[in-house]
Amino acid sequence: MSGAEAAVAMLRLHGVEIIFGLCGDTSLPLYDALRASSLKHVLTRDERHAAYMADGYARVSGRVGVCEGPSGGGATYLLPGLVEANESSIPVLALNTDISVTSRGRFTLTELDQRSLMKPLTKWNAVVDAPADIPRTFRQAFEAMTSGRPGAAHIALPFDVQKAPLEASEVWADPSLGRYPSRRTGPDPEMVALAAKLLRAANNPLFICGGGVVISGAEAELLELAEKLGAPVATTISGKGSIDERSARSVGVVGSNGGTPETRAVVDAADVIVFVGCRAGSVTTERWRHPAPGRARIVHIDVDPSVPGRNYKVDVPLVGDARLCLSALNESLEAFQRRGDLSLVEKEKKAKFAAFEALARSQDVPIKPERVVRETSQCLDDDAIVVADPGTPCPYFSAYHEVRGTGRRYFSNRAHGALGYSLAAAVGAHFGRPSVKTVAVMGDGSFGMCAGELETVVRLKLPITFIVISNAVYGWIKAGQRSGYQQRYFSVDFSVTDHAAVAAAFGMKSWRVTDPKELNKALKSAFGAAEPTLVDIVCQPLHEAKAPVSEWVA
Ligand SMILES: Cc1ncc(C[n+]2csc(CCOP(=O)(O)OP(=O)(O)O)c2C)c(N)n1
Repeated sequence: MSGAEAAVAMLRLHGVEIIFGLCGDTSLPLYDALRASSLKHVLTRDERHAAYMADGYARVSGRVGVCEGPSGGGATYLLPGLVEANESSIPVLALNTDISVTSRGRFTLTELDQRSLMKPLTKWNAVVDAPADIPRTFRQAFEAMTSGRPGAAHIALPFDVQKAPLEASEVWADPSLGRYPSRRTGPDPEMVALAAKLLRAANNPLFICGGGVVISGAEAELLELAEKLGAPVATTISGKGSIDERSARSVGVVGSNGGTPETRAVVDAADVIVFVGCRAGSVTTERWRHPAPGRARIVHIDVDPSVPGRNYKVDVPLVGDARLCLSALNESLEAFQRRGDLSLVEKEKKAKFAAFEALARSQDVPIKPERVVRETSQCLDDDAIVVADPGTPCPYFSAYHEVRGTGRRYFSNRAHGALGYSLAAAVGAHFGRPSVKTVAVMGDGSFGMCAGELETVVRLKLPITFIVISNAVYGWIKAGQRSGYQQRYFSVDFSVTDHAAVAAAFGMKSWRVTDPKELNKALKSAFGAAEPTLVDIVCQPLHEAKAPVSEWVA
């Protein structure tokens, strides 16, 4: 068996079924091995998008996402997707082929120190120097990606290592490491008892859930505990899907992006806050102001022991898998039942959506973002997946597109928020859950960073719908110049593109909508088509809109 064949076999043994990537000279042995295998290969037009596809696939499938690219530029282009996945606790394995071990240090074309490059961006990484190391390296990578806090891994496979033989009997794996979370760890019982005591004594507890609840599959345990405590449940953007947002218990998204003064009021009213699988970072907490430090007592549940206590003085840190921690609390509070008071949540949600509805019904031209969110939500089935890019899509859809059900049905790249993520992530999500409709919503800034990948979508006939919020401006930044720099606008405007015409040139069915009355029909047609579609919507620019972004509201 060759090194390349062993690498492909190790992927199959871990249950990998699909790999996203782009060919190169150093990848020829790998491609020969892939050709002979049952792995599905999705050829992309840019390695950046291959990594985003692997990320989107992993987010909705619960499996490791895998991407590949060649040496040199292939490695540097994979990098943005890898770091996003790693910081978002999503297991993505990137394989880069590399120049031969025997060619190192000789000014060989594409030579690059992949070990050093990928080290700070991944949870685990290696350059394989000898074929015999391949099986062990893959086993370690899968264990690292799926246990503890999930994350990304990188393996470099030199050309000569791919071609050299190794002992086939060494090629074995634990298939349970292909899904996450693997090897769950439970909390310290003493800490569970302390947390339960604090929660029993609370008057107005509140959950703030990050991505960790959905990653852990802890939605049922969360609801059981929230019901026992009579507590409302808020989420971060990544935490959407922790609770059905139609529920009276659901507060919606809190924080500076997608949160509103109404959701902030609920955070400020709590006397005990339980963070679950949430890093309590700058966006969720509006730069550590809501909750105000010292105002509420804090229970912090996280699988990563370095998270609780990083940003807030924590009364009880509960370290372990979210599902196991919440189960342990449910057991500890078995006979407990507080009625709780959800009237504040009801009042604030009503106010938030009343303000939204007034704008969402507007007949104004250019079309208001509120109208886009409302019509999109109404036209989609409950199980649809929505992927949102930064700019207009993320705050608007996070705040006002209610997730109807639990699990991963909505996501955005909240670690780095790089423009141009959603198109490729939606491709990955489609492969992860092909039975449901997947929609990507992007600004025109994002469109400019990913448009080449429309060819992949058309070639593979993927029935995904892309919505472009067209406003000919890097609106998010212009909004910052408006609110913080007395409207001293500088170098943020660009020219109008007919995105529907661009999509049509790729062979994609498309609509360009300028009249709000035509929006519903275009979206329905696009969502109903069994082929790739794009709806280009000429929108009110973000800096003129009433976006749910607290810095600008203030
Ligand atoms: C790769 C990358 N470069 C720069 C930024 C900084 N940035 C954040 S939002 C934004 C503007 C987004 O513009 P657009 O996609 O057109 O959406 P809009 O805000 O106009 O709705 C920029 C440039 C970024 N997030 N990612």
